Amino acid sequence: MMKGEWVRAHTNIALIKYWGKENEELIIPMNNSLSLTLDAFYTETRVIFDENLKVDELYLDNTIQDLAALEKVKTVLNIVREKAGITAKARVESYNHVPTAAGLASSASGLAALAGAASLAAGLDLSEKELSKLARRGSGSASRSIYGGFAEWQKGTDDDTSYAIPIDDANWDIGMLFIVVNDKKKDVSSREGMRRTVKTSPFYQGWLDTLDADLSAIKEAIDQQNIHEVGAIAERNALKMHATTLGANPPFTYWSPDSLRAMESVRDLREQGYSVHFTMDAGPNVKLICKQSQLAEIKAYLLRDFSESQLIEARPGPGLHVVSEFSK
Ligand code: FM0
Repeated sequence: MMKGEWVRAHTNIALIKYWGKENEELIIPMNNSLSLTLDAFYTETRVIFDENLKVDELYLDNTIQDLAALEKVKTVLNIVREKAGITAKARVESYNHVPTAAGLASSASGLAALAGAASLAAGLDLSEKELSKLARRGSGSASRSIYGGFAEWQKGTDDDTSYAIPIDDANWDIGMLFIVVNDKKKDVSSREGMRRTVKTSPFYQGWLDTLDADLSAIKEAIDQQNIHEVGAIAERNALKMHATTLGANPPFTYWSPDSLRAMESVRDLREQGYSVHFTMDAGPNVKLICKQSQLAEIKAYLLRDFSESQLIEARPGPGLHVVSEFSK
């Protein structure tokens, strides 16, 4: 039996989105993406390789998960077993630390924590680059959660060249505020959503055409610690990504009426003179990009339209690390 240590990875939110795969099996993306890792949401995971197990098992928040949930996990476990030359099945124990149970659990933190935990349990000593590649095979966005602060996933051309690198430690006045939108609609997973969009949306090429410009502009804005520009570029980039879904066949959107309400609030805040922009991912929640020093004020303003439990403050967070004192 090989019992690993607890490893923690924080989630990240993309400011330049990953949307579409060039290679589905290896998870090589169509474009580079850039994200900010956050303190507020993270996953802690431990892996035990045990010859007595008949199948791989995944426990999430103490509840055993079904085969569907195990799929991405098995991809990572199989790569680790191959690298380490072991055959034992694994028991994966994972805890999601999310302030509310509102669909914020993310595959980014989950698969990044697993990459770290499984490689440790197997006795592998992987570099950050190798960990990023391994996490990527589980879920593309997880490649970026190896690092704290801003990270860029460079798409590369094959398994060996597609991984994230750190861009900036984000040790300046930037924060995010989550507006959690409660919505019962059945989701299109990001995996299915991007596949359908690449295949069928006539707007997809337009998305790809302006990405390099967005990426170089946001890197310059990050360099200058220009919160207004970082937010403005991220908002435009997110709106372009979401526009591609409306052109897909069948069409879909991740927006709900409350998402639009949240966007309106952001525009109000801008009229009040705040530098605040939004981004959205494969779900209805809206994430605000603003000065960390103004998080409390902005939250107070939003309490006119949203409840306390819908508003979650986040600050830049750290990269993948071993936790000596497990918090549950
Ligand atoms: O995070 O099919 O990583 O850049 O969140 O597992 O590789 O869950 F808004 C969408 C994340 C996509 C943008 O996709 O997909 C981003 C998104 P996988 P992920």
